[in-house]
Amino acid sequence: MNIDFGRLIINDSRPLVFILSGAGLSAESGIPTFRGKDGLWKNLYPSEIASDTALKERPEDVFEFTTSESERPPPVCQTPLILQLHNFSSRLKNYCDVVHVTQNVDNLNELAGSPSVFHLHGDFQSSLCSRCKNTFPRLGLYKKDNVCPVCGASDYSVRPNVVLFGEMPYGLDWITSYLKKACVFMSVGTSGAVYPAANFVLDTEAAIRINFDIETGKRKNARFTHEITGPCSQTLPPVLEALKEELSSRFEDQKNK
Ligand code: BJW
Repeated sequence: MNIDFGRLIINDSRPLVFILSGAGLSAESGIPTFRGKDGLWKNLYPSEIASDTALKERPEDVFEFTTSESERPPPVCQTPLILQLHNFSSRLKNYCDVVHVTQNVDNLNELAGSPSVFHLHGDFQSSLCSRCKNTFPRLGLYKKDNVCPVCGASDYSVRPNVVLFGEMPYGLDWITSYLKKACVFMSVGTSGAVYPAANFVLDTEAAIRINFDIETGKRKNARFTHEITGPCSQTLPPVLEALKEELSSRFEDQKNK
């Protein structure tokens, strides 16, 4: 794949690649996206139900909704795409850091043996106590009477550790600094419909977007220097290869100076 890396500027002795992934990365493993035509939310107004206000006002509805999401069928396979990202990071490790932040709330990364992926919007494998704010492993289904193992709260206090609309995503205290340091930002399989993640692209000069179909209109973001269309099983491997070639040749040039 031929990519013009003209805007990829390396100012640092150890460059950083920042990858932001979304539901499209898990889609080919059988996990539905949120907003796609067969997506989980195709008939819903999620910001009305998956929100902090709904959790306060009608927790039973939010519990029913999130339980149906967390109980959806297991993925059809462990995704080789996640392994590709993991291998990419290992192959560059002598001269470059790779940070992968996912918006996904599934555990495909962990199943594929890539535990260092950071979950911006939390995950369904862990629980959060609304009262004491501690997080701990999830036991079974989310029910009204589950008891927090730290403070003993119940009555819908033990909830999935997923970030709802109106709540603060995780990691925002360090993410901006890493985005500014990154020589390239890569967005993989996300619609760009949710903030602040949709604005992460603003902080990095070179930015690649990989998506099944690049939406036109309000979700098209002129800040991307490359837009690559197609299922990520076909598009991600050649992009990673091209990026690896570029970074390794720049590393060699630097060494020979
Ligand atoms: C493929 C493919 C294949 C398919 N190959 N591609 C402006 C600034 C700041 C905030 C806001 C703002 N405007 C509004 C807000 C508030 C709000 C927001 O964004 N609202 C929108 C409705 C506009 N955001 C929040 O409330 C966030 N918190 C917050 O802002 O805190 C305050 C704050 C202020 C200022 C600065 C910083 C902070 C919290 C957002 C929480 C999102 N949580 C969810 C739900 C999890 C729980 C649950 O599951 O029930 O997280 S929403 C849902 O969407 C989930 C996802 O992580 C997230 C993103 O979805 P994603 O991954 O992009 O999926 P899809 O389905 O949308 O797209 C998939 C894409 O894949 C598609 O494009 C396909 O084409 C593609 N695809 N197959 C490649 N094979």
